[in-house]
Amino acid sequence: MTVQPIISPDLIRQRFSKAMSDMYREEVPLYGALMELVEQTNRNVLERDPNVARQLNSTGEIERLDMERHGAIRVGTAAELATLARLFAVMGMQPVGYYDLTPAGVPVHSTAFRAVHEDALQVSPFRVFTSLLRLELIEAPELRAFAESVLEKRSIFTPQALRLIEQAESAGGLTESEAREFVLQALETFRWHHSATVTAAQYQSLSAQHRLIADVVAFKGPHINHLTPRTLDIDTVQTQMPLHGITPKAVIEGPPRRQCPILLRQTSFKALDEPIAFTDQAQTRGSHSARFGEIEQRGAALTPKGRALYDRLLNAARDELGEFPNEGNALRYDALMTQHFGEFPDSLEGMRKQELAYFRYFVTEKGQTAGRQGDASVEDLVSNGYVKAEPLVYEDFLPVSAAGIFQSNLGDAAQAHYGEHSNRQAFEQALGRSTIDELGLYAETQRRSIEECLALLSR
Ligand code: OOG
Ligand code: NI
Repeated sequence: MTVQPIISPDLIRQRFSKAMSDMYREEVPLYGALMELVEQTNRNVLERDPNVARQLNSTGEIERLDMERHGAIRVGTAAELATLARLFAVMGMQPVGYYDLTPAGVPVHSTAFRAVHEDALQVSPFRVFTSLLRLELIEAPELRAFAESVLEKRSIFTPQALRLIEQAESAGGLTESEAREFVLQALETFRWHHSATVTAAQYQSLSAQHRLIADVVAFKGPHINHLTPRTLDIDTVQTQMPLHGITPKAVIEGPPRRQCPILLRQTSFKALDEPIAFTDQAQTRGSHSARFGEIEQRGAALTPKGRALYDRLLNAARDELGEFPNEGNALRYDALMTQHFGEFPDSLEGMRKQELAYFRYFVTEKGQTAGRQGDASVEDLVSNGYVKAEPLVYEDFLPVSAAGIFQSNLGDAAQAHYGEHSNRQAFEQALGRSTIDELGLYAETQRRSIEECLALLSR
């Protein structure tokens, strides 16, 4: 008997991301329209701006741009979250970061499953923002018990997917044919279902408590609720969306437009109501809206110092605005953001010198020709042009932005106030492991790149 070799989890993730995109494009045609708009915009930026093209070429990001996307799902129980963590692990995805959305009135806490090493991210940067419903925040005890009993009964994974997860765990990975089957089986967990698992009246009472609760509890599984391509110019996409019959949310979340993009800027559009059959209805008569579209522009990952500055300026602008950004105050919000962020250095060297962002260091052609430079430090090598620094792309999410995205899709009626505090410990207990600190990952990538440069050029 010949033993089949184990294939790389990164390749499984790359294939899964593509399969997910194909499925979503078929289910939500507007996603296809958005992808085309983003592709066209990216092509224009690369033609018009040789600097952006040069930078993306030298970091290798150009190769992952077209396949770059993130999705989002919401689950209802600890067991579901823990099994998802195992499913994502088969694809080399680990839980990075902890996001508490309750201060924004959304009864969930979340993490992002993604690859953690720069080489793995290069093969596929696919990420999934994954939220766990906090059932303990449902006030009415009968409704909470009802929600729990409904969730208890469902199984969001196919038996074959569960078997392949176990196989991957015991054999240390999957073979080619197992991986192919795994992608098909795993996809089923994220598929949309046109029928609910509750009656129309039960759906109404869940929804009256919070629309998000109905979205998680009333269905067979955690349907993917959006898939987000990465654009190089979010402002252009935002203004072009209406020309393609897509209405974007009022403001772009995240930092304002800058010469040197930082962190993450995001905008989304509301999905249409979709027909749903409840268990007491023979035909589809009800409706539910959950699925939406989103685009994002990614910039430099910030150090703790840079992030503290970002948070301070964002809070200052929002405090001065005095209310949630909305259609009526969007222009004022943009102006306040630009004004406050004037304080954030907008050049790569400025951000590097002040240690506001993480960078990746590369030996230049000049450095390769010059060869070893004795005990030169990285700074010496940079100033001689033997080494260059490129910003490290932000791979994660932002809690205030995520709250804005949730809100714009749930409607204002979904604002709630929760007294409960953030509970990372409970989240990690449900997950069955701790979440990884994203800042540590960026610092490691930066450190590795410096070491590689020094190994080539020093002594
Ligand atoms: C997730 C919303 C957050 C993002 O990109 O910040 C999000 C959800 O609606 O489930 O997708
Ligand atoms: Ni998103």
